[in-house]
Amino acid sequence: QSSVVASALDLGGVKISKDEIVRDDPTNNIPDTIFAKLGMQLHRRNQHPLGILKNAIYDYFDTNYPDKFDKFDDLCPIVSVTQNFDEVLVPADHISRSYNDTYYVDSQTVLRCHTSAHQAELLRNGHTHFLVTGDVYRRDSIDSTHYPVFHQMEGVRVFAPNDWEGSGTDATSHAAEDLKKCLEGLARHLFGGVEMRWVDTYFPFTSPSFELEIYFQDQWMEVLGCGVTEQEILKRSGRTDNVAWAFGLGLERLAMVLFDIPDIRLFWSTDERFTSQFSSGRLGLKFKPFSKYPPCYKDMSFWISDSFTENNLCEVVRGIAGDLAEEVKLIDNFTNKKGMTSHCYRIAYRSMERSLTDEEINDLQWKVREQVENKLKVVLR
Ligand code: FA5
Ligand code: MG
Repeated sequence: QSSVVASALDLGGVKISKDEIVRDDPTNNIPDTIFAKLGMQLHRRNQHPLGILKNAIYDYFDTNYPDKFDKFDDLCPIVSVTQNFDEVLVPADHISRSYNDTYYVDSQTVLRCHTSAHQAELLRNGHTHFLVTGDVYRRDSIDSTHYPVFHQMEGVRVFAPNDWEGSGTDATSHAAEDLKKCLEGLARHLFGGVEMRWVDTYFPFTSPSFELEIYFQDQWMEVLGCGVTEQEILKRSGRTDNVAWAFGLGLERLAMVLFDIPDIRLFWSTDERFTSQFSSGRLGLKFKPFSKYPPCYKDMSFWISDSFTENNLCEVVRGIAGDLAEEVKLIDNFTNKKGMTSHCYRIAYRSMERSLTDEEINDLQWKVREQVENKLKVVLR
């Protein structure tokens, strides 16, 4: 099993070196911790839970669709703003485009925030049913099910008129029903029985749109988004007469359920007590946590500024504590008579691999306080 970081990334067929990415561009907001993860491709390691899961999903599609889905798992994560947003109809003012939510390489280039970034191009190239697996990047909150780098698998299936004609339903209902059947079948294939439910939602690129939630660790956890592809996307790829469905699976979330992995940070662990528990093709096993070390909680209160965001706070915390930060949670929030708003955040520090000393944690928290004050323009209380 290789842990070598690919030094060259395939950008639209052109190999580029990581050193060639201009990091001091003022429009670049990618911290070192994220940059270092480019090219790791956990989903291509057959012994890694994400690789095992990817292969199991491939098996499901290969078994159920004799006309096999085309598979891509090596497309470059550095994409244009056009690919990531415009081509999937994300409105110009949508929050997902902001520097607060997305990692920009420069003003026209991003680390893809979803595998949907590849939909339109593959449709244009004539693919009618395909799976795209890859690492995706988002500025996001910190807890056991959110990580700024994670993995998705996109699926798209295009239907021709004779697929739904004579079925007694219209094209959209036909696609929506087929989509739900496909994903429910996948869940059964992976999990046997689990408690799950469909939730209606919104995506710019599908209508109707749904999310699937699975009951895990005493709460409902969202594992995927999907829906019937907006006709405009098909039209632009020269398929006016077709309908299609699309989905985007959160691979970590599914793997957490499948292997009983309690925290998303573990996917990045190189500790043998984690890595040695998984082997290629083995779906049934449950992860046995090695002794759980105690968390340490530190609270921090401050008056926020207009520009304060939780994602910025989380990035500061991760920049200092890395994977020792287990959770950042808003526990108190009020506005005083003068209109000043105070937030109190509770940071949980915990290593998955060892006990932390008081001194170490105090040192981390001290640095966090310092940087929060200096970088986020808030006033500590
Ligand atoms: C999307 O990314 C859509 N592109 C999915 C889609 C594709 C919808 C095609 C319709 C058609 P969303 O932002 O909800 O949707 O993310 C999809 C899944 O990724 C989530 O359900 C969740 O399982 C996972 N996910 C999202 N954010 C994180 C995160 N920070 N850490 C880990 N997993 C995440
Ligand atoms: Mg979602």
